[in-house]
Amino acid sequence: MTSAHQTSTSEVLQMLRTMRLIRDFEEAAGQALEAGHARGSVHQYTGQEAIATGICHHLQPHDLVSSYHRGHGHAIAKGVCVNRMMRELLGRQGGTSNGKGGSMHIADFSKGMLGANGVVPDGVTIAVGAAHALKMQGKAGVVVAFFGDGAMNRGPLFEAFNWAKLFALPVLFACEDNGYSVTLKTASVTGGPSTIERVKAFGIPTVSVNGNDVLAVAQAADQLLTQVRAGAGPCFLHASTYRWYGHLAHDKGLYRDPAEVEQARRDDCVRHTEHWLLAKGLIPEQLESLREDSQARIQAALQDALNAPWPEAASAFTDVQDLGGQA
Ligand SMILES: Cc1ncc(C[n+]2csc(CCOP(=O)(O)OP(=O)(O)O)c2C)c(N)n1
Ligand SMILES: [Mg+2]
Repeated sequence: MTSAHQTSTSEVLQMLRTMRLIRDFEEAAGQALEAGHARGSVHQYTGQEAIATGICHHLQPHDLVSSYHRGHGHAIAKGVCVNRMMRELLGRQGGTSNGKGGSMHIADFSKGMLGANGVVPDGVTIAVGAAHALKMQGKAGVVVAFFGDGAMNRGPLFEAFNWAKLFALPVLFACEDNGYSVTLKTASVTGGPSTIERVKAFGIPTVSVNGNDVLAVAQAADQLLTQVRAGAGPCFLHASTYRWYGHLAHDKGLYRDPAEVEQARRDDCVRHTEHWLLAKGLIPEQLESLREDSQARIQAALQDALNAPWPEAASAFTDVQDLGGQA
């Protein structure tokens, strides 16, 4: 790992706590889907935890984030309650959208989480709209738009870059490059120069970072968010990483070389962070207790969700846009 210039040991410990919570949530979410408890689909963020964690470490409560289909990690890193998230996955009352959204629509405006999004790359256009609203209202704050490398081949993303640059909006574009778009290697469907060259063409400052190194991500995010907060307009963070599991929880990922997956699992952001902390003098028992706390919290969230009531039938048409003529 790169050395932490300004990042203190207690900050890194805090980031490890967040990464562990995300990892444990994703394990439980995958199992809940297998068991038929979770409805819809679940796209696990396992392996990519350092990106959401390192970036959100430098966000304030009033800052905003938008996400995509792989959105649990961003919600957790922005402070959304894991109990409410688990209830949402299981379609129960008390979920972030009272059980109507499921995994791909977790949103909590009270925490600045504008929502996961199943349409590639619509979370990004929403983020740019939110950034424009902040600017028009003269409000402080920045918006981080998280998206995958696959989004780099969708037209609306470039409209979002153009709009954000034109109006010098306070937005950080965070591209989580795990190399895959569903079953395809993204490189195999990408023409022209690299992702970074495309972004540079808009005059947007870019930084590339090892997305499995939480300190490197946090430092790059700190640098770019400082520029964005100063009114310099949008910036772009490109973080290389890998998703450990298939595209979604039922996908066994058989299109990938097992050696490639093994190699990526060895390059584990959680383990790297634990080693860093041990080198700084933490004792293994402290890490073990952190692991146990995290697992207990997630198991309690799962149990709470399993015990939670289903939404009332009478609420079927509340909080939904298309009222089917019943408004
Ligand atoms: C407009 C649109 N087209 C196609 C899809 C189907 N789809 C779901 S995820 C995905 C690729 C996502 O790849 P990436 O953005 O790299 O995210 P990752 O799954 O790798 O995290 C596609 C094409 C979609 N959701 N939206
Ligand atoms: Mg991808």
